[in-house]
Amino acid sequence: MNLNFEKMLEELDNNGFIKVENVYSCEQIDGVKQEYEKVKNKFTGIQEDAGISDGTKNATHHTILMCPDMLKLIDPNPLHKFIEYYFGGKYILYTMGASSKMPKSEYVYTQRIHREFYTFTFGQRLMLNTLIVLDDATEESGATWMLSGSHKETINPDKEYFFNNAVRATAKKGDVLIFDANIWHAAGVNKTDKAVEIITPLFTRPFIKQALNYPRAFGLDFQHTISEELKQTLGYNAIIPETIQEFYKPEEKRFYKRNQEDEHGTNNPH
Ligand SMILES: O=C(O)CCC(=O)C(=O)O
Ligand SMILES: [Fe+2]
Repeated sequence: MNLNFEKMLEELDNNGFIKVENVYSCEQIDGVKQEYEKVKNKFTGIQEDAGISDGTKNATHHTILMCPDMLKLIDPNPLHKFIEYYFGGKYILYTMGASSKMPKSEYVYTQRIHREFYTFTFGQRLMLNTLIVLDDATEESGATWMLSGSHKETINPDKEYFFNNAVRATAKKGDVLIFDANIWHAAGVNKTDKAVEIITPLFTRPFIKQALNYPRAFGLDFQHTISEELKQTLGYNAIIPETIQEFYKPEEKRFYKRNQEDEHGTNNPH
């Protein structure tokens, strides 16, 4: 993939979102979809047990814990270099789940007008969504609504304003929609008779708390079995110690590594 980072960043800063085409092959996406199909029921059971299944219908969170092929989408991450460029240094995974816009306009909560990150960051690059398109997203099949430029404004648009001014981010299977976590957006309604699915890896600077503690969830030993890139992405270089013994470590064994921050204080040089 030959990407012009400077141009991408400019568009991302201006509009709040960009599309990168053909990041994944159809074969890779098909494998991930098959794997996902097999775990959906497990999530439904957990959501029902928690008494929250109405709100979470057609969505699964931290799905990578049950789907090793899905995890491979970010190991290696074809967009790794751009994400580092965006953050001006290291980053970690905040969350990675999947959701389905089921046929015939069935509801999923991501259709609400929302920001991924409600804390307004005034253009500071703290959190980035890299939505992976698993099925072609057309206006008819529920392409995401994006309120272009709204990541730069302290607004809370009402429905009328949002749907009159937002644009549709149509995309093809294997594309990735990269967007600022402060942009107001909403999943579209799928009026076709075929499900349309997505995966949303969200990344942050390493000092931000993950939505689930991935290093503890996968287990501390897991880091010795995986690539350096995945180790970094899952947060193994930015673990919060739980005991004083875990806190006091020689440099190379530190739980929260020094290199997670730019020692020179020049992060985000753009
Ligand atoms: O499905 C979509 O088009 C958008 C999904 C979304 O906004 C989310 O997962 O937070
Ligand atoms: Fe969203």
